[in-house]
Amino acid sequence: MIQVDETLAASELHRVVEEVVRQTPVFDIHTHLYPPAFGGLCLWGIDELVNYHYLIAELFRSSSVTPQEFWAQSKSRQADLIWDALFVKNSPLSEAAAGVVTVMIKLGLDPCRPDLKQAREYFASLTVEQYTDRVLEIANVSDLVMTNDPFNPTEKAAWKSHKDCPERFHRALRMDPILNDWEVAHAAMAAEGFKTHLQLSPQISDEARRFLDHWIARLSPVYLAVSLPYTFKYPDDSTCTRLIQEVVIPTCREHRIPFAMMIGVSRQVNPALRDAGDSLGYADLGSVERLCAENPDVRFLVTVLSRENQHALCVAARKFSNLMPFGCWWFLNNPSIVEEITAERLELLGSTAILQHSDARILDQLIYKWAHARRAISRVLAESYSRLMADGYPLSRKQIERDVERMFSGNFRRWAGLPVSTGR
Ligand code: RAT
Ligand code: ZN
Repeated sequence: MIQVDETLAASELHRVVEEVVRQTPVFDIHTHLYPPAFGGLCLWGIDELVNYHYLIAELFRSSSVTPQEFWAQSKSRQADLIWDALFVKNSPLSEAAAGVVTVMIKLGLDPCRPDLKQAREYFASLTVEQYTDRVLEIANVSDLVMTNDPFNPTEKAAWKSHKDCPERFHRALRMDPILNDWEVAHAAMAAEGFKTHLQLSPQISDEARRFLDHWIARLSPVYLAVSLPYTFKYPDDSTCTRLIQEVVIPTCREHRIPFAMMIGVSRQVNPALRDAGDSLGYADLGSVERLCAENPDVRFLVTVLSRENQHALCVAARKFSNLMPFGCWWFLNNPSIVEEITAERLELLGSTAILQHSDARILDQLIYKWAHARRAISRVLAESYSRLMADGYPLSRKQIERDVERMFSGNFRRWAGLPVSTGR
């Protein structure tokens, strides 16, 4: 048995890194999950899992089903079409398809069946409450952050009926319409009784701040969040810049809440695909640097969708200690790219980034997203440590545990002002 602070032998390195990465609980800082009490918003089970929008996009490449035909079907029929095209008539090679296989195998289900009967029977025998505990345990996720959108009528209604939220489901106040579509945001706020107007003025900004204050009081969010297009520029003469300066930044400052920016989406390049119809573009990260420079007392969490923006994000974080890069987002969440980005972050930022988030929309996905992330991260971390060891550095298991705990949980807890866990 190895003592915690004993120097590791090179031959043990890979095994120990893999073990520490597997055993360290993760704080998943961006998901689209909800606790069971949120009813229909809480997605789980095989039909939801197979109907993931990443897989819907793949269906149209591997079958002659058209989007119009697909959307006309019931959810279970849609899942049957995807299962047949991607898992029966093709090998599940893509990351999203391989993820379903990982989930099924970890749950003891057979991923080679010609239909979803066995899986459906399995899920019919469970309650969502039991299953939530089971998934969080298998995925070794201690805490997660939801995406709470006060502009979504279903979600708004859920919070109005005072839904209880278990401690480990943290809230994030998502405010895309405020910065991306002020016309829509203002109409929604006005309908709630806030005195907003299409034309901005200091009074209107105060009302928008009052709206955010109201939701902050209701949700106690761990951050305010927005997804921004790849064309995002700051500062410029847009409504977005003005609202960042007059509404978002002062709110973050007053409540001491980080501002999370997810930059790089190109929305609805193919609207027939609905949620699967978004794409990406290369963004100007000078905008992030300017925001960090202007607001040294505000903490920024930033993830970028373009692979080509990753290096610039790391360099920006070297310049601004109020900038925390996080996750390998959406189209980047593939093992080869996760390995590349993780290596880049370790080399440029040491252990001061948040390596991954799951973006899970369906509870079950936590199982594969974290199993696959852990596999990629272990490989890259072991490689970095082995270079240190090759140079004669005396590495201990304790150091590896400390580093992984920071990148999986501690860095976010500190950023969000949450108590830092003492680990296991
Ligand atoms: O990864 C996804 O599922 C995307 O559709 C988006 O949800 C993205 O992560 C976002 O939060 O906007
Ligand atoms: Zn997301």
